[in-house]
Amino acid sequence: MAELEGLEFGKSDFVLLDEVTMEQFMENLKLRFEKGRIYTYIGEVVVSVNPYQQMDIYGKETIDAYRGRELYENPPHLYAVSDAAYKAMKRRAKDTCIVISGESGAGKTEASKYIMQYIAAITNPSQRKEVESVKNVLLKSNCVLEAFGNAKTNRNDNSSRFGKYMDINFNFNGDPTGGHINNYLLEKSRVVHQQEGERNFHSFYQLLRGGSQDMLASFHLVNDPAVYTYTKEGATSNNDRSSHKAVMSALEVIGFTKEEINSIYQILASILLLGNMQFESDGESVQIQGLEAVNQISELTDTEPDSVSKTLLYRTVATGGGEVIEKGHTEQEACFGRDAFAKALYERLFGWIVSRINSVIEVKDYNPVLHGKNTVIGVLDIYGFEIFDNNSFEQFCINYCNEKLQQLFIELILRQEQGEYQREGITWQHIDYFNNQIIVDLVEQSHKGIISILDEACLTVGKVTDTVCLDSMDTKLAQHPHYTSRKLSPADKTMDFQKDFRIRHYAGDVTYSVEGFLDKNKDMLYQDFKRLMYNSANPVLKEMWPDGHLSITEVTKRPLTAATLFKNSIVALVDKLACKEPYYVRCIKPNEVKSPVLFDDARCEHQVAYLGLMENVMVRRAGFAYRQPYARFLQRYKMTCEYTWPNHLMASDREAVEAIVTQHGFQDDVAYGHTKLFVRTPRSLFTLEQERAALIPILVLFLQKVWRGAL
Ligand code: AOV
Ligand code: MG
Repeated sequence: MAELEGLEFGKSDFVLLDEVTMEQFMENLKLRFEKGRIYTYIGEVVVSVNPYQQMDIYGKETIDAYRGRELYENPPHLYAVSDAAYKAMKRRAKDTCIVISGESGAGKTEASKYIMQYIAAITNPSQRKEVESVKNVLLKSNCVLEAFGNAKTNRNDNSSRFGKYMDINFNFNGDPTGGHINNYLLEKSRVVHQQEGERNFHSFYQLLRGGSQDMLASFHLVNDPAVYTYTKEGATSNNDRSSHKAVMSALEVIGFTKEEINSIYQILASILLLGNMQFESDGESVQIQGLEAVNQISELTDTEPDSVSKTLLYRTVATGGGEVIEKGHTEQEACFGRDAFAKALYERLFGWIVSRINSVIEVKDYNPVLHGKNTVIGVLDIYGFEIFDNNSFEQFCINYCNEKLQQLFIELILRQEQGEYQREGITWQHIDYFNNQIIVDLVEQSHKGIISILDEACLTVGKVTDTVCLDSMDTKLAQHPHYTSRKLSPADKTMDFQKDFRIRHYAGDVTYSVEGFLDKNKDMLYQDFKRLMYNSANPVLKEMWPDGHLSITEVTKRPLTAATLFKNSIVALVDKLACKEPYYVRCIKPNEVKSPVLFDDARCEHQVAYLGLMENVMVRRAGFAYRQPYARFLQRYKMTCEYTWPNHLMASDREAVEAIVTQHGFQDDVAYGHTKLFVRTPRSLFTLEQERAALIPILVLFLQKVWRGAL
């Protein structure tokens, strides 16, 4: 068994603090960070501080030390919760999930990868081929999804721009048999525009920097991102080239065919070429500048050049009388159409990649009678709460999603506690939380919430502008304590009168610019583009655009808006998580400058506060901080009591535990549940731990003597 940490590293569980004050909490967190101890528990919750440096704590030896062990047997680690989730799944046939939360750059994605690696490492000891291949695909999918779904932002060089929830399925042996990935709202606006200092998705730079000369030539590309409108803002990074290789090989391992891989990159190339396309107007009609790009795009997408240019310049509309006519774009409409097309191409490509991976890893030939219960562990890694200089519709969605997850944390942590006390027949004491339901309602409530107001504006016929929509929000939300705008607080000069509104989120105030909200929410793409792609001779492209077969008169007039679709998907996600046994990793970002040594007290304290970690500790302590099944408790502490060492003669483990408790005089500090001992204050366990620690060397000495034959 690995050595438990000494006290010089601080308390390994915040529940053990002498007093639950913010001061003590922060002191402990900082001390541990400075000593390279990035993980600390609150009961079974792991608090993780991003180390911003490679740590030597993820190797095979560490994995071995945690495999099959209980949480308290080793220093805190992601591996311990992963093992706990795995054990619950395997031993008790429970569906479990690991929810990783924290703001942008706090370390969620890295944590999710270590968790997956751990699960892969501890399963399939007999190395069965089918299982190995499932594991391999699960691990390799990360590399592909990161290339296409992550980008450099001003908060994180490898920021997830989509949400990911991955279910891993297990058979009765506890070996992975398959999985399923759900992806949530990719930030596709990034394809055509990035904020200063940010980049487009990694995939574009990887192709341009890492693609072979032949490949680039056949795609009509040059290996310089500065040449392309969509990538010219972001500099390349050193690892774009090597990442390209890794992604190509991952795609092959997963099982993408050569044709499919080629199609993926053809689509990327088409997007880059589209981005450079310009339009000119002679006052009457609009033309494309330079037809070469049209030919190249038609070649890359296996479509007719005439259809490509026509689609970029005209749209079919159904008149009131059921007639179908072609209407020429204005220059502005042509640009809008081009960008909408580029974004949609990328979004559908991403969705298709995910579903293609799913088709490889889905559980096949599953027979519950033969194979027993199929259980899952879900791992959630979603974009974290973020505040930029300019916050738009995407930040609004991302931050709403984080509100929902915080709400789930509150509910489950309370529910879990309550449930546990109830099951074990022990009374529960209530602790107050800041309940962020009020903010969730502000966003999602029907009729009154921001999404409803946005949708209403989008569905109103005629010219409703972003500003009109803001007026409507101001009217309906004037009384809401978490909403304000310049019009509602005229004295606040930090907001723009015409555009800005502010939400007081659980994690801080965010000012959003309403500009572009309506367009992004409508998410309109002329049907002609869909038809163009549906008619592609490339089967991969065609598959991505099944709705392209509809003619303009068949298209539903009122599709769900982007915000409503997102809301529905997040509500479904939360439902999915809520019915599983949850394990939590709460990530903290120690500073804004990616430093491995800087612990920014104010920033960290802010995160501890809004994540509700103090309340978490209080709940854990107000009830019973520690609980252990009788057998486990006995196993660990039996050496400290003469009646239980080396074996007890009592009728049950519970009675033996009572003997230990009584001998140490803390019978008033415990409650006996049906299957577990509950200990109220950590001090009692502390005494036991100390005594045990003092006895171990004596015991070791004794055993050594026995081995040497001295006794
Ligand atoms: P995030 O997932 O929480 O942000 P990441 O997991 O991408 O954040 O972490 C950001 C960066 O911090 C990584 O690229 C690493 O450089 C570093 N890092 C994080 N965890 C570790 C670790 N355990 N060991 C070493 N370095 C680490 V976002 O996706 O932006 O919300 O949306
Ligand atoms: Mg991430």
